[in-house]
Amino acid sequence: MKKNKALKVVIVMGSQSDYKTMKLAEKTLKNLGVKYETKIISAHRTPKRMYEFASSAKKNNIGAIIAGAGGSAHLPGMISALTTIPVLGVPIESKKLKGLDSLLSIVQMPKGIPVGTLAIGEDGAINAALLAASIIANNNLTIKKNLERLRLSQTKSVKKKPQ
Ligand code: RP5
Repeated sequence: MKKNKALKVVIVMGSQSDYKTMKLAEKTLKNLGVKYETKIISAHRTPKRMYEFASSAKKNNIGAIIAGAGGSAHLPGMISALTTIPVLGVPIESKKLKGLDSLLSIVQMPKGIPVGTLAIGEDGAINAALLAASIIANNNLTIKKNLERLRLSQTKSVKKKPQ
């Protein structure tokens, strides 16, 4: 890993069809000023691409990986098996089982290879980005301040009474 270079987040997803959910992770990182890249990588359709990405992640200045996948969603776990960079899994809301299949596939990692699992769908994509930004913020004061500002504006936006 190169020193003195801001760490970036990489968002990966198993399919183009996941992008409508995962673009919310992009939007959230962009609003926080976090550097990111987005890629389609499938554990089963492009296994070599997955291996090359995960095994070279550390030398490419990646501070956190967000992996969205649906159905039998093994992408986050497979990436985590190949790197010690934190991997955040987003269960995509699948057509057949509404994302319960994705959630259980991602969350039930056997001990030894961790994946931080977020909520199913759009909330999960947004929270994965917020969590990735928090990881980057450990060594980046600007991102830390941006996160604190976001929390404050969120708190201020909650009205005391319903209208
Ligand atoms: C998974 O299969 C992807 O993450 C996606 O959620 C799901 C369906 O993919 P498509 O058939 O829409 O390409 O690998």
